[in-house]
Amino acid sequence: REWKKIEGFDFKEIIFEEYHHIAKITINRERYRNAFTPLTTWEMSQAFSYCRESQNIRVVILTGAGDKAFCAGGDMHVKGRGGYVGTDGVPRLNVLDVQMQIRRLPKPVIAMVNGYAIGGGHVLHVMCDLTIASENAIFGQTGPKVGSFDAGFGASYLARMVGQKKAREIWFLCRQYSAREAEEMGMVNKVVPLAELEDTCVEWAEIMMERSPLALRMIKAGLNAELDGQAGIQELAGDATMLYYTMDEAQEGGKAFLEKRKPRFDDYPQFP
Ligand code: 2NE
Repeated sequence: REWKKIEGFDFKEIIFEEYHHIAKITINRERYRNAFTPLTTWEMSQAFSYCRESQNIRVVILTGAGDKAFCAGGDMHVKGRGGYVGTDGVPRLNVLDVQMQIRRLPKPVIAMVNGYAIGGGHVLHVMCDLTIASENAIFGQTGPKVGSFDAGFGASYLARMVGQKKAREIWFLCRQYSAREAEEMGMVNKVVPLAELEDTCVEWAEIMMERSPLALRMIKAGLNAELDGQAGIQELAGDATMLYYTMDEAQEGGKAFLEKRKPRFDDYPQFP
């Protein structure tokens, strides 16, 4: 399979590629088990923005370079006071923005977990719509061991997947779990040999691309809305507005305003 580099970016810490309407974002810091710096997450943010805007991209795969790690969380070398410190000296937790982008992306995102998904890297896989893991993948949290935690999606959304007791175990004990254990807990959709990992992700992406994109978008928004409170309703409501704008009834309102007349909303059907 020939992945083609997506042009227009000068990324240093991620690889951004496309194949048959599938975007692949690869965290490219193999030397550090794909731990992220503020630059990595900034680049990821730009890539996810592109995936949102692009008419060409239908599904996104998120993964890590090499065969040892998906992502080992924040880079401890640059963890300062207040966040991870980039070359501008400003501490940031901008991985939280990436989490939200994955959550709000109106297209499916698959975590292709090819090794360690640890700490903030574990949260990234949790955020993805689907997780497909290789047999060598290892899942876990380290926060309370290394002076960190993610009590946001990384805890509450995790608990929705694995249950409260398991989520507390994962966070309080900071143990590591095999791909099979993660599958049994309900946070992994499928476990495959490493050699079959990418093929399986692409195969799942291709199946999803045969489905109605709008139906998938609405399902994702609905599943989010149940958990995300007003922000979730805003997402679902935004999709409803988008659909309304495609209808003659909504067009009539705008036209009537511009033509300085009363709108004729009665001309349009009202379903029971
Ligand atoms: C991931 C893990 C379990 C892998 O272990 P192993 O034995 O396969 O590799 P090793 O030797 O530990 O790591 C290889 C190299 O990668 C670096 C290591 O320091 C090592 O470098 P050298 O000794 O060869 O120089 N490396 C690995 N992870 C790194 C990291 N996160 N930052 C910087 N360098 C890293 C094992 O490496 C591990 O446990 N890593 C640490 C995982 C961790 O604690 N991550 C941060 C959690 S906090 C977080 O991510 C977070 C949050 O909680 C809330 C908000 C945002 C972020």
